[in-house]
Amino acid sequence: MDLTIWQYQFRIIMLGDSTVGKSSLLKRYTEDLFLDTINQTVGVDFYVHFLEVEPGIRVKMQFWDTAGQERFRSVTRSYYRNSVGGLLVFDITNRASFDHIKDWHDEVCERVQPHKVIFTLVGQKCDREAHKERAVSRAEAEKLAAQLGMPYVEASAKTGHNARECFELLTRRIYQGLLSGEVELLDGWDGVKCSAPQGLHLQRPSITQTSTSPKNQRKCCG
Ligand SMILES: Nc1nc2c(ncn2[C@@H]2O[C@H](COP(=O)(O)OP(=O)(O)O)[C@@H](O)[C@H]2O)c(=O)[nH]1
Ligand SMILES: [Mg+2]
Repeated sequence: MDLTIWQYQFRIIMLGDSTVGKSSLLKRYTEDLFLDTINQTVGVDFYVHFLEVEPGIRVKMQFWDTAGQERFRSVTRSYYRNSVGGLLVFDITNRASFDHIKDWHDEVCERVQPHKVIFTLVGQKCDREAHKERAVSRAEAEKLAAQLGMPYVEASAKTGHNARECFELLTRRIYQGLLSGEVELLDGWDGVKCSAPQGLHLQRPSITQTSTSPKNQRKCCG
C-alpha cells in the first residue's frame, strides 16, 4: 500500500512565542529527532506527516511552522487564513509565553473569519518540571484551555512525551469536525482538501459538496 495516498489534507499551523519549542516538537513528531541546537525558524517552514484516522481514511497533515518573532508576523499572517488547525504552544517554564497564548488565539480567530480554526493548547518542555523550573501550573493551563474551548496537552520534544498525542488529537478533532459539519469545505479555501470525494464512505453526505452560500459560512470561535 502506498502510504502517501491520502483522502484529506489538513493544513495546520504552529503558533506561539519564539523558543517555546514549536520546531522541536514537529521534528520529534515527524522525524523522531531532538536537537539541542535547532536552527531558528526564519519565516515559515513546512513539514508533512500522514495519519489514518479510521480504516481506509488517510489524512495528510501539512504543518506550517512559523517564526514567533514579531518581525516575522507579517509573513506568517498570510498563512492563518488557509489553516484548519492550530497548535497553540507555550513553554511551561516561561510565564510570558503562556500569557501571550490568548493574543495568539485572538489574532488568528480575527484573521481567519469566516473560517474556523480548531485548536489544541500545548504546554511544552514538560521534562523541565523535574528540575523544578515550572512557571505555569497544569491547573491554570487547563483552565485557559477550557475558557478557549480546546483540550490541553503537556508535551516534551526532548523526551518525546505526548509529542504524537498533541498532533494526532488535533487531527482527529478536525476530522470529527468535518464529519459533524463544524468544519466545511469551501471554495477558494485550502485549510482542508479532499482528494477523491466520490470514493469515500462518509457519515455526512454533504461533506463532499463545496458550498459558498453565506448561510453555510461560520464565524471563527463560535
Ligand atoms: N528541555 C527542553 N528543551 C526544549 C524542548 N523543546 C525545545 N527545546 C529547546 O528550546 C530551544 C528552542 O526550540 P525551538 O524548537 O527552536 O523553538 P521555536 O522557536 O518555538 O521553534 C532549543 O534550544 C531547543 O533545543 C523540550 O521539550 N525540552
Ligand atoms: Mg521554530
